[in-house]
Amino acid sequence: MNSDPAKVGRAPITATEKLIECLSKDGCVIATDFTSVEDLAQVQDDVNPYMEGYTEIRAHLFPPQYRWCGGIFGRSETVRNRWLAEENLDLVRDHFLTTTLTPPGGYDGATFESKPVLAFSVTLDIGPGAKQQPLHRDDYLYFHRHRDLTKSGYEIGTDMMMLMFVPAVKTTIENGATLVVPGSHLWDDVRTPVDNEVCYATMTPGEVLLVLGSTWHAGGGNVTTDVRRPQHTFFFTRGMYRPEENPYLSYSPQQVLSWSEKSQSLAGMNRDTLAFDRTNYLVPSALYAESTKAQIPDK
Ligand SMILES: O=C(O)CCC(=O)C(=O)O
Ligand SMILES: [Fe+2]
Repeated sequence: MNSDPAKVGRAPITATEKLIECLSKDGCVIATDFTSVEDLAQVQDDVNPYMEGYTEIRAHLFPPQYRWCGGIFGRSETVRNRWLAEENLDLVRDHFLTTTLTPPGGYDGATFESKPVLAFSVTLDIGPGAKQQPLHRDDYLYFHRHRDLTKSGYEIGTDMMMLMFVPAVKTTIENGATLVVPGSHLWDDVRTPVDNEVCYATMTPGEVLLVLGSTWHAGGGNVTTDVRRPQHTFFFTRGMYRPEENPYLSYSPQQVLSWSEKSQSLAGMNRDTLAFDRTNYLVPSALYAESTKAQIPDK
């Protein structure tokens, strides 16, 4: 594996053109000067009371060395009003994920626009002894397919996800720095990474790693005996990847729990395949059954 951090491009958060250029070329980039030590400490304070470890109900999700906290967008004002309000990031995200359509007939030539939405926000803390995640593309979650773009070059419109990783500590090869495969966003669905194509995106606190949904990556293994690797993680998708009617606000937990499994499934409330509709990794029917404990208080 490639331990040369220079393999992953870097540019200041204000250099949006450069960030867009690197993402188009490599499918990943590290933006520097994204946040301060104070804001990192604040977010850590905000999520710490809610960090969870291994429980049987989530045993299939993570190895026992992981700790996590879902819904951090709701738990941290600093996440909402500073990190995700960062206008340079809006520009970068909008460049890759905004969708427009001018439907023929009936709409007076109006163009409709769908902006990216936050699909998941979670702190992932990799503890000593944890194994590396398998390398993967996050957009397979949406069954997204990929054409070979290695000869033609990147095409805007081909990605439907962008990921943002904000390390809370210095990340190293030893403590579980995220692995990325620069250029792999251009690959078709046949090619898979080999060792010398994989790089460690080691970062210092204050930086953020941006990764397109089609780029191969993984959480690293942690071979230390005593250093944890907390990292705040945000996944964005194109805005239309969600139901038209919001089922979670349309039906009460009591209603949903009284339904047949088939009805719950049709409304997307108990499908445990892959990772949809989850709150802190539980599907709504499981969450409702677990009841009040998992509610995310606004802060
Ligand atoms: O924690 C990391 O470094 C990567 C996590 C990741 O890729 C994922 O959960 O999909
Ligand atoms: Fe991932």
